[in-house]
Amino acid sequence: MMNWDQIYAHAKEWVNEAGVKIRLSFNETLNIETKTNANDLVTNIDKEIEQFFISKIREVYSDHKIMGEEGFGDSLDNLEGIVWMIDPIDGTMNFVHQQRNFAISLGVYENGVGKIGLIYDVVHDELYHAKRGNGAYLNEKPLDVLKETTVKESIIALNATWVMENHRIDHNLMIPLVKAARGTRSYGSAALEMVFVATGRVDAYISMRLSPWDIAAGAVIIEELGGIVTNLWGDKLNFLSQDSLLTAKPGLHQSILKDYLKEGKW
Ligand code: 2AM
Ligand code: CA
Repeated sequence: MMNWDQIYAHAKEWVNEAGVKIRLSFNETLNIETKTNANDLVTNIDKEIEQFFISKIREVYSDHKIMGEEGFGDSLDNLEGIVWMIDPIDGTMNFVHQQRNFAISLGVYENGVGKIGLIYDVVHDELYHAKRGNGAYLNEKPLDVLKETTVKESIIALNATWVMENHRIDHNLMIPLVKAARGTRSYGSAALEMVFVATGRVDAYISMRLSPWDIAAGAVIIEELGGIVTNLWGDKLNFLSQDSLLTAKPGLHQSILKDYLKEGKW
C-alpha cells in the first residue's frame, strides 16, 4: 500500500525548504539565460531548486519517476507508476523582473491521476495544498467548495496574447468573451492563476499553451474544490504533453465552452 500521507508530508517539507533557498537567493546576483526564445528565461535558481527536489525524491522514493521543467528528471513517454511533476519556479519572468508573483508547483500523480498538489507562493509564505479526497487548504485553512457563476459576473484570468491575432486560437472567439466578462486579469504564473481560481479570487483561467508541470498541482487543488479542468476543446488533460487550459467554477466552465468556444468545434 502506498503511504500517501508520508508522500504528502515529505512534499510539504521539501517545498518549505526550497522556499527558504529561494528567499535567500534574493540577496545574490542571478545568472539568467534564455531557452526557446529571448523571453523564455531560466536562472541558476530554477535549476538548483529542481535539482534539490530531485535529489530528495531519489533518496526516499527511488522507484518514483520525475518530470521537471528544467530537464533534470526523467524523460517519460507514459505516466505509469508514481510521477512527480515539478516546476521549481513557475513565473520565472516575474521572479527575475519583480521578485514576486511566482510559485513552486509540485504535483504527484499515480497512473496519470492527480493525488497531491502543492503550490507555494514563496514571497507571501502561502502554501496551497491538496490530497485527493481530503479537501484543499491555504496553509492550515480549508478552502471553500467553488460555487456556480456566470460569465457576466466573472473575472477571467488570461494573457492578452490570446485576444490578439495569434496562431493558437481565433481571437474572434475570445473578444466576445472578454467583452462579456466583468473583468480580466493576467498574473504571469499559471500555478498562481490556478490557485486564484481555487480561492475564488478569479472565476476562470484560460491559456493556450502550458506544460504538465505548470498545471499538475493546480489541477488537483481545483478539482478537490469542485472546479473543472480541461483543455479549450473540453477534453481531459493528459499531463504528458503541452496543451491549452480552461479551468473554471462549475457552470461557468460549461458556459464558456458552449456559448463562446462552440463546444470545442473551432
Ligand atoms: P514558467 O514561468 O515556469 O515558464 C506565463 O503566462 C505562464 O506560462 C507561466 O506559468 C509560464 O511558466 C508558462 N509558460 C511560459 N512560456 C511557456 C512555454 N513556452 N510553454 C509552456 N508554458 C509556458
Ligand atoms: Ca518554470
